Order: sequence, then structure tokens, then C-alpha cells
Amino acid sequence: MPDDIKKFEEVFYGLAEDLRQQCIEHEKVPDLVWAWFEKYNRGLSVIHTTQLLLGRDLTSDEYLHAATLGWLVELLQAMMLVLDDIMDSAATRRGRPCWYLMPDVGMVAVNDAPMLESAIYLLLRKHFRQHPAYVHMIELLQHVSFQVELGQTYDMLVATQDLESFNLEKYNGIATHKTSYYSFYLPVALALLYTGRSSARNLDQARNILLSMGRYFQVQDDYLDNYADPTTLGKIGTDIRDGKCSWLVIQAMRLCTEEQMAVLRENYGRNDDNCEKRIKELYDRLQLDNVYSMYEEAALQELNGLIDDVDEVDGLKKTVFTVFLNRIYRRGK
Ligand code: DMA
Ligand code: MG
Ligand code: MG
Ligand code: MG
Repeated sequence: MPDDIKKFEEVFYGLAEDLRQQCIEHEKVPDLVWAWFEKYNRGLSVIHTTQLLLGRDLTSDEYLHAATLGWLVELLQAMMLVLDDIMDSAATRRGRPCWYLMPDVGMVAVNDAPMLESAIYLLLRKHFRQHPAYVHMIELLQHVSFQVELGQTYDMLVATQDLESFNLEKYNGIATHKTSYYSFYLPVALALLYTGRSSARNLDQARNILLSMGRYFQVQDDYLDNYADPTTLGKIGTDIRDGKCSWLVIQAMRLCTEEQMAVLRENYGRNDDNCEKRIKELYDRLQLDNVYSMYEEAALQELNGLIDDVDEVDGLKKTVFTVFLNRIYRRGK
């Protein structure tokens, strides 16, 4: 695994060089403008999926292509996280202050997000213009970005509504859009397009499983927001203060008494240490960590069932999904 990461990062330096050339040689902006653009981090699932689909090691050209697509997913993620941390008033990300809180960044972060997005299409054009699926790749990236944006809008709007209106149906709608499409469906869809296996049937099967897996991943994210050690997680939870329609608060409402409901109503969604503490105590009293463990086992079963049903006739592989699932099952960060 560390070797995988190192090799993937090496591709990044080449892509960074492409962007540097575009900025300095073509756009003729001064070095300092480029230097602003230069910073960020990871994403290997496109490579692993491509390897599994082809059923062999990749040639060095194929590796470069798959890693480039992987970095495009990373750029999309980086863009969304820069904005998400502003919207969620978060403090830390990946063990460091959020990008918008860096002393020399601030509100320039609002411009850095679309810069990251432009980088996606610039690099895609440079490396995939001749690929038969080029247009389809552009459309996929644009559509998935829009789906994330819709999910983020939904997430913010529901957080302003009454606690009583939160339910699993809204929850799933938010999670599918803000998380599943870009984190799970996108890498596999790109690998299918790249390997020429993107039949409607393959894309549909992949979408069905991966959207479901992404919802499970978001439940984990919500659980970890409250229960993980921020040092391990790399971020300090914000869901209680932000009044988010989190999986935990939905479970709490399902299990609480009338008095406990009053505590929830009074303290949830307030930017106050004491209120946050009251909610955390309530979660502990309701043993939401046990409720979560049970959910995890059930989700594993359900996802394994979906994977079992995959039809490999068009060149899709069950292992693509089992590898994904094994990587996230019982994750602690
Ligand atoms: C994640 O929602 C969604 C996107 C598109 C970043 P979140 O705010 O729960 O994410 P995190 O917990 O990483 O801030
Ligand atoms: Mg957030
Ligand atoms: Mg958010
Ligand atoms: Mg979260």
C-alpha cells in the first residue's frame, strides 16, 4: 500500500507540471499566481478498479492514465472539501487547519475551489482528448459535480429545518447526492469509461451498488464525527453544532423519551460547548455506538448480497465492489 501511494503521488508531480505550463507559458500569469495553485493530496480507486477490470497489471501508460483520472477525482474532492469546510464552519481537515483558515488564504479559498475545478477539465483535455470516451468523461464529471452541489444544498437547507422533520428518507437523499456519487460511483464509472466497458448495464449495476455503499460510508462519517478521536480522524466534528440531519440524531430521536426529546430540541444545532456536551451525553446514554455497530453488520450483509447479484457478462467484476467494501468496513477514520 505505501508503494501504491508513492507511485500515485509521482503522477501528481507530472500533472502539477502540466498546470504550471498552462499558467505560466500559455496564460502568462506571473509565478506567484501559479505558486498559489500548487498545493493538495490523494485517490487510488480508479487505478485499482482499472486493474481489476482488466484482470492484470497495468502497462506504464495505462497506469499513468488511470492515475491521472484518479487525481481528477481528488481535485473534485479537494474543491468540494474547501467549500464544505467554509459552509460547515469547520476548524480542521486532514490534521491541519481548514484551507480557508490558513493565515495566508482566508476568503481567497472561495476562488481556489473553482480553480481546482478548472484544473480537472484542463488536465482531462490534455490527457484524454483523443480517448473515445472523452466527451462522456466530461459529462460524467460535470454531472457528478452538480449532484454533489445539490446534495450540499439539501444538507444545508435541512439543517435549518425543525429537528422533528429529519428522517431517513431525507437522510438518504442528502447522502446519495453529497457523498455517494463522487466518492463511489465516479471512480468506477471513470474506470469503466477508460477501459471501454461502460455499457448501460455495467454503469447501472455499478451505480446501484455504489450509491448504496456511499450511504453506508456517510453513516460512518456521521458516526465518526461524534465518536472518533479528532487526532485520528484529522477533523473536529461539527454536526451537532451545525444542527445537521446526521444519522446519529435520527437514531437518537427514534430511541429517546419525551424528556430526552426536549433536551435534543433545546441543545441541538447550537454553537455552544455546553449544548454540544448535553447532546453527546444523550448519545452515550442511548448507546448509539451499539446501534451503529448493529447497523454496520446489517449494511455489510446487504451490500454483500447486492455484490453477489452482479452479472459479470459485460466485463464488470464483483471484486471491484468487494475491494471497495473491504476498504471501508469498520473504518476508524
Ligand atoms: C460531506 O459532508 C460532503 C462533501 C461533499 C464534502 P460532511 O460535511 O459530513 O463531510 P465532512 O465530515 O468531511 O466535513
Ligand atoms: Mg463538513
Ligand atoms: Mg458538510
Ligand atoms: Mg461529516
